[in-house]
Amino acid sequence: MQEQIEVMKKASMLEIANAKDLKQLQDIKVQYLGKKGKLTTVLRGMGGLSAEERPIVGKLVNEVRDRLEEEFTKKEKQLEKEELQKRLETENIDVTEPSKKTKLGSIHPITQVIQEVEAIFLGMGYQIADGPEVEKTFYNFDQLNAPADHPSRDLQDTFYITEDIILRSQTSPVQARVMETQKPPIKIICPGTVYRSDAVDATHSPVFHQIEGLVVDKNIAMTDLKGTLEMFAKKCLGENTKIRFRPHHFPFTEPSAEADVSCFVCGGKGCRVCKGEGWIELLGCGMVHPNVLRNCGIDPEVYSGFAFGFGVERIAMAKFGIEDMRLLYENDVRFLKQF
Ligand code: 2U9
Repeated sequence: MQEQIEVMKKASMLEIANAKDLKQLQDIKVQYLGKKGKLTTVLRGMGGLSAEERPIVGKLVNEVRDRLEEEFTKKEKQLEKEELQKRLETENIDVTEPSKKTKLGSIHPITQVIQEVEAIFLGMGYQIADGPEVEKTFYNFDQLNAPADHPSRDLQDTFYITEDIILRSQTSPVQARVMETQKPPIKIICPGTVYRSDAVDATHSPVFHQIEGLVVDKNIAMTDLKGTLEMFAKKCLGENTKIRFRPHHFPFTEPSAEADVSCFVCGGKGCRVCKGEGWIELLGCGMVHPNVLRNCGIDPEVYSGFAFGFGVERIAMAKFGIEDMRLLYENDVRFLKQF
């Protein structure tokens, strides 16, 4: 038996020495030292040996196993080194090859307009305020002087969640909340998403964006409103932009007006963007209604204010020459990367 073990040892050492790769070496290891391997089988057969022979053979098997394990480890390291060397020699990396270009996104036209308007008003000393999109009818309508029978309160026009909770139809409730909690002077703009129950077409979307502004202080007059909006129009649309005001009606302002700007494409001559008018409707505005000031805890005998509001999509469409509003929401990168 001892002789048989010695023969096995020699044969396995030869096989280890001749192993070509790690896979072959692993197979040899299993063949000798595995659960059903040759050396293990010898160990199992030791039951048939005499009491004198058993410790001698046992010792020999252990020695052979230790030696083989040592050889396997040595060979494994050698083969690993060789395989790494082979890979280093054959796998070349061409560091001069141009890499794949990462596609850079661009800022969405709506966000661009919001950021630009924010920068202009921050430069005029305004702060940016925001508030909830799921809003109480109290802040969206009642505080803003929109009576119970005002058409904007209709189920046809506003998304109701419950009888007194809605998706805000304007960002004005943000201003109402600020007035309720802060003392004048107040100088804020409120950009944000608003919701109206409109069907989708080239100029309407049930989800759109507004920027509204509010100034409340002592001695604020219509001239402040006109001067501020003229300055804004010039900074936003170009120094040659003219602005004109037409009387209008809003429940939250009195007097109220709509403001048009001279077309920034044709300069007022008439073109496709201004539809031959020479003027483009820009925003709504007015002096804050005394009822609104009073509702929000500000004394209209002491303070006055002006407010304005416009749709961001309308400005983005005019500024970038986009003719269909739906393009702004489709997130088609071929469209978006143009701006
Ligand atoms: C308070 C008081 C007054 C905000 C204003 C407008 C005029 C206006 C519309 C234009 C197009 C919104 O996107 S649009 O539909 N907005 O014309 N908004 S004055 O007046 C306020 C707001 C808050 C407390």
